[in-house]
Amino acid sequence: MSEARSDWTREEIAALFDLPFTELVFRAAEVHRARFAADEVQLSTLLSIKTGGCVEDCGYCAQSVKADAGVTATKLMDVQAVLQSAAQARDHGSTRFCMGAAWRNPKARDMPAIVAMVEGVRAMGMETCMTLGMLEPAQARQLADAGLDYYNHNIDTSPERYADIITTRTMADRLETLAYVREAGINVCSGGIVGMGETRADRVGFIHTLATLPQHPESVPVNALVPIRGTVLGDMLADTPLAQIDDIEFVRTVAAARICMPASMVRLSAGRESMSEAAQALCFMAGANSIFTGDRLLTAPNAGDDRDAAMFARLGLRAMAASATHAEFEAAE
Ligand code: SAM
Ligand code: DTB
Ligand code: SF4
Repeated sequence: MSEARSDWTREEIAALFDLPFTELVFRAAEVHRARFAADEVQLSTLLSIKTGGCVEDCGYCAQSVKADAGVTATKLMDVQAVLQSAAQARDHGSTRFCMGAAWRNPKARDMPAIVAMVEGVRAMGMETCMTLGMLEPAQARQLADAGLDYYNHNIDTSPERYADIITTRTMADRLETLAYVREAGINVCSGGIVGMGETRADRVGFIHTLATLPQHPESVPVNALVPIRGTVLGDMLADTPLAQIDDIEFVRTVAAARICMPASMVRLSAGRESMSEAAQALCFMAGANSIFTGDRLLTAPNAGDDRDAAMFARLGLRAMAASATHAEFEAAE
């Protein structure tokens, strides 16, 4: 079994991207099979617990105050409403409930409700994930004490490209929160977005940043940009279709993530709605083993349960049990 290494060089990762496509996918599939059942896919469901009005200026995001994407800002949802939504997701076979808030960081007054959401969802037997922006060490510990299983905090792109996408924080800020989450003993979920008009060298730099963390994130979401009108990047891509990433390069990115982070769950995240089943099948072949289910991501539409059930039947895929994902992590440690 290939070891989980943290000493990857950019040259090594670039060489993976440069492999003939079928060779790259074959190698990724081998790495995948060494640790996971290749027909099992973990299912997570997203809920936006606080939408819009975010003071950050992420160029891809409909929820930034800088965007004009028709998103209505809301307050933090009631705990009971969140728990109801989690129960629905569980009844649809989802094993992890991911709650996202359009915040730069959570405020002290928000924490009691956040803690109650984590405790409530956990009590239903689901794994919990939160994505709330930057954290202080004490907040990370508070979430850990509440029993939070995962914290999502994406690095989004390469260090070189970061300032072109977001100016209100730095990659270093992001890495700091990831370190606090790790220190608090919460599983780390961190990935990014491809298809933002970046170069292949940026995709290499993005994977390199994750794969050289002292410990790899347990979960690595690879999002394809959902181009949303009224966001800087959505408008840019709508106006220059040639800048859009093609499926083959997207699959290469998934394969490189799988090879570089062999024990991690690689999540085929946003962007599936506009991806063909054939392209998604190649992603699963290349080692993606997790998806977001349900008909909505945070603000953007998602493929939906019916379409996914049909795809799973067609491809012979099965939903991974929650305990299986935990067992994989324990075995990998
Ligand atoms: N505000 C928190 C933060 O940024 O950490 C949590 C929510 S934020 C919406 C979560 C992640 O969604 C971002 O880091 C980004 O990777 C992804 N995302 C947002 N808009 C997207 C889009 N249009 N297409 C693809 N991914 C997107
Ligand atoms: C992640 O990497 N992707 C999810 C989750 N983590 C929070 C969010 C995708 C958002 C897509 C755009 C939207 O729904 O607004
Ligand atoms: Fe705010 Fe997160 Fe959207 Fe950035 S990605 S604008 S931090 S909600």
